[in-house]
Amino acid sequence: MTPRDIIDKSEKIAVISHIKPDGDNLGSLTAMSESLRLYGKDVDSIIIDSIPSNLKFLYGLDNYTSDINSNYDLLIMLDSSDENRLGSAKILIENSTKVFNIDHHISNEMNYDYNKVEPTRSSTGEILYVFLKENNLPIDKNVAESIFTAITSDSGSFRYDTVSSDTFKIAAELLEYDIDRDKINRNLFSSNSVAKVKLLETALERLEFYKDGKIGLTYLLEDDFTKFNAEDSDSDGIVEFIRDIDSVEISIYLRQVKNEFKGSFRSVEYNVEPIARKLGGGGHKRAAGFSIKSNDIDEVIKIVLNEI
Ligand SMILES: [Mn+2]
Repeated sequence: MTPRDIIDKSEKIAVISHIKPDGDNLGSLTAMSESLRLYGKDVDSIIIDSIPSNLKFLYGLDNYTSDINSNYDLLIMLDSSDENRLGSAKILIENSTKVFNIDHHISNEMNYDYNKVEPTRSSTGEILYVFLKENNLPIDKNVAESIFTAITSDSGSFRYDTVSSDTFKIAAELLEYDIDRDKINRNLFSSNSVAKVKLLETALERLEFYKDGKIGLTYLLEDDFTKFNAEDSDSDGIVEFIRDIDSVEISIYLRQVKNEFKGSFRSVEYNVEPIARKLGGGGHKRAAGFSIKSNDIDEVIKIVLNEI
């Protein structure tokens, strides 16, 4: 059966986000959901975590559910490298007849009824565009804007090396839908909250360099988020900001969450994916993450630097 056959046979479909959803995840989710709705399907868009304020503009995001107690004929996972990315919504995998796995994470080894995992693609949004075309599913202006948002946010505005001629061809095709790029760019890049700026200020005060400035590391504690009334997504961008310092080859951002520290790596060229994997995480060559159970920031810094 082709994925299109499975979709045709499915009455109730769920499209699910991962925890800590980003632009690629929510752009892909809204695009897939809307395309299937245009096709006439009954679709639940399931979001299990808070939506970053700069992504709330995405079409259809005012119409989602956090309910994970239904059964579905088809569950579509997007941009999720493993089952744990679904958090408590993992149960939906068991409660769905068929499961699709569409993603671009190299560490994705899941094997369901349909798998489209292409690590050479810039984003899940890019893969999704090809998927919709291959399966003759509808694309309108709203779908195109969601996909463009997904690609733009996961490709660093078409800068990362997973960006191929295909990425630009797809972007060019998306422009044919008369998408509002100004709206997308304003929301993605020019809508910083004061809380976000305060977190960045705090992170920069704590920034330390190692190995002749080649490694830049900083952290935020739970108290910082409370103090500035900030959401988790308000710390998005800190690790890239540090990576973009001229001497830095690898940036590290550590974020205290309850009894652990969640870490993010970004690199200019160095492959950080194996380091993240050794620390129990994973990701991409130049963007990877992990978490370490500890409340002692000095200990965590030591572990991470040692692994590098
Ligand atoms: Mn992605």
